Amino acid sequence: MSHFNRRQILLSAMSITAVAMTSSMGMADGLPKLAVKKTYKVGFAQTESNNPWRLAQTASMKAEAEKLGWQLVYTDAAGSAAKQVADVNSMIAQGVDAIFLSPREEKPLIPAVMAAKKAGIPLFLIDRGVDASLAKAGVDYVTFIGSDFKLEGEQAGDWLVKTTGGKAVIIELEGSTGSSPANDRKKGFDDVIAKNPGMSIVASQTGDFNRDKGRQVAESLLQAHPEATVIYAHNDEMAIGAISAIEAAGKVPGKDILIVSIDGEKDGLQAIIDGKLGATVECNPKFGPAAYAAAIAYAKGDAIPPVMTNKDRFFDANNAKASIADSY
Ligand code: GZL
Repeated sequence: MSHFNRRQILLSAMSITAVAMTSSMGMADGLPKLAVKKTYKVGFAQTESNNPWRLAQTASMKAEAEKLGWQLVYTDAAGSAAKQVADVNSMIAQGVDAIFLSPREEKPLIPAVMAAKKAGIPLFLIDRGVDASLAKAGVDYVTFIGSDFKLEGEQAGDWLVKTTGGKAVIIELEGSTGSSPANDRKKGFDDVIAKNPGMSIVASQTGDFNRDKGRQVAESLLQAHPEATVIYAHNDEMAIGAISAIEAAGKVPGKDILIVSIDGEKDGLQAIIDGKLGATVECNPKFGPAAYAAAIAYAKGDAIPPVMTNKDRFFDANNAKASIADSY
């Protein structure tokens, strides 16, 4: 065999080894791997703690880590996407085995997803997603575990069509600007309304998933649109804020103005029982078990789907009372 051929074979053997090595270390363009271990040190980068849903999510992540005997590095970005990126970078520096991230907004958290990949640390998106044109499940992060927000918006819209007979003047209270739940709950709901000529959305503004901001925005939009007959809130917290605004305007929630929302938190179910909130689409915040089970399966080499959708229920006057005991 010529010297040239021998050299060629040696070079190609070396390059195959190099690729195998880098991908097994999760470097270069391979998804980072997770070794099988008895326990892990993992990071959970929470976006903020401004309402019961987020507190319930954090409690679930902490309780499950405790149950498994895992070390949890927990951070709270207090509503700042920039701080959340810094929080993920600090977890990388601490050498966690895996990262669980609830990205506050779809675009600003891309650098955090890419930094984890570059560092060879597998990242799992939980609760909220990132811009699919900038980062891909199975390529840049392992998977997305959460609810189907577009379906939630559609279910809220369908309930409203049925309940109003297709006639409504709607004020929409949006979630945090740029977040995947706000984007997709709006898309799902607005698409249903667009198919009903007797229904219109006269105003749509963010209340940042927050009760008091929801109240303030509802107050000003009700003044601007006294003809409104419905409020659609992207979460129960803003719906409860809207109930206060409706009552402050001397109107009766559930009678003069119908309200529909999403989450299924305890105060939301109570508002349904009280006849003030019409219905709420469940968005389960208890991520601990599913999140850590996905990491364990990934470590074992199981095929992990790009999206793992939580099962959610629908709450109205028929089942709110029976469901409130185990809500948050
Ligand atoms: C949805 C979650 C949303 C909740 C809000 O998965 O991101 O954020 O619906 C929470 O209550 O603030």
